[in-house]
Amino acid sequence: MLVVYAEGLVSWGGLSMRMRSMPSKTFLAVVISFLCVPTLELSFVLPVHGALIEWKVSEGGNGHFYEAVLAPSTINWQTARDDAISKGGDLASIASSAENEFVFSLIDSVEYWAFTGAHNYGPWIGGYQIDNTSEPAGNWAWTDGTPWGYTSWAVSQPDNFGAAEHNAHYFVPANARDDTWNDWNGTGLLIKGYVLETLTANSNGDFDGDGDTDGFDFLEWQRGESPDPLSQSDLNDWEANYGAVASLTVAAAAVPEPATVPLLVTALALACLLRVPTA
Ligand SMILES: [Ca+2]
Ligand SMILES: [Ca+2]
Ligand SMILES: [Ca+2]
Ligand SMILES: [Ca+2]
Repeated sequence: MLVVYAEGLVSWGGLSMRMRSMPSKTFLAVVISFLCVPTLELSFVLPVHGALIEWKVSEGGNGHFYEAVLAPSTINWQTARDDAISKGGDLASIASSAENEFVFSLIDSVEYWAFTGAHNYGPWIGGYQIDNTSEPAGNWAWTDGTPWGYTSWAVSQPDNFGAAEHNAHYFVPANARDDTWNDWNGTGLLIKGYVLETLTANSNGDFDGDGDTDGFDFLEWQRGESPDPLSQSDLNDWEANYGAVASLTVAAAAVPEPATVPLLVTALALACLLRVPTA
């Protein structure tokens, strides 16, 4: 039976370790590696999120970061926007053909699209109508405040079909993928995701984008998958936002589900490792 006490004392099957007083990082690393084995296996069956990718100034970009976000099933426009804001950004705004091309490159993959037999429906972006007094093409705006100017509407769009289409998404009126848009009602029918745009790299330590900051995110950092690969600043972000150690001790005392035990121990061990004073 696993018991996790405050102050980092771990007891498992009679073996007790006071993590803060362990003599070397090496020994801890061995323990962590052992404990990580089931965790690593689990990581391969979790949903895969798109990575946060910088449109680099050196490559003609604006230095913003973008993520192609895939919903578990379908997602409506408002939920997509709320999710984007919760991640510190907004729905992507497209200010130029170059930005459109870059954003499209992130979603040019079959999993982001839904083909109906005539039309191919891609992810939401931040285009919406402030009001509907000038349909179908008037009074459009970007949620993040970028001035409305450049557009890439598909042929015959926007059409305000059914007098109910006021939100923008990638769309092709054929069995193909392209960087063209449609106005669509915001209900989310057929829409499988959205594109996030943010001014800065994710700094909350949630490197795998699953909504929490845990041991999986440390493994992302270790694999060089954080925004600034293997940087001390990203590691600091992870540690500062980890914040789950205290609640983990409560969760463990309340008898965790068997599948959570390796993760709890791994997370605690990782947190302790990062706090071992250097010689
Ligand atoms: Ca933009
Ligand atoms: Ca409309
Ligand atoms: Ca339309
Ligand atoms: Ca995470």
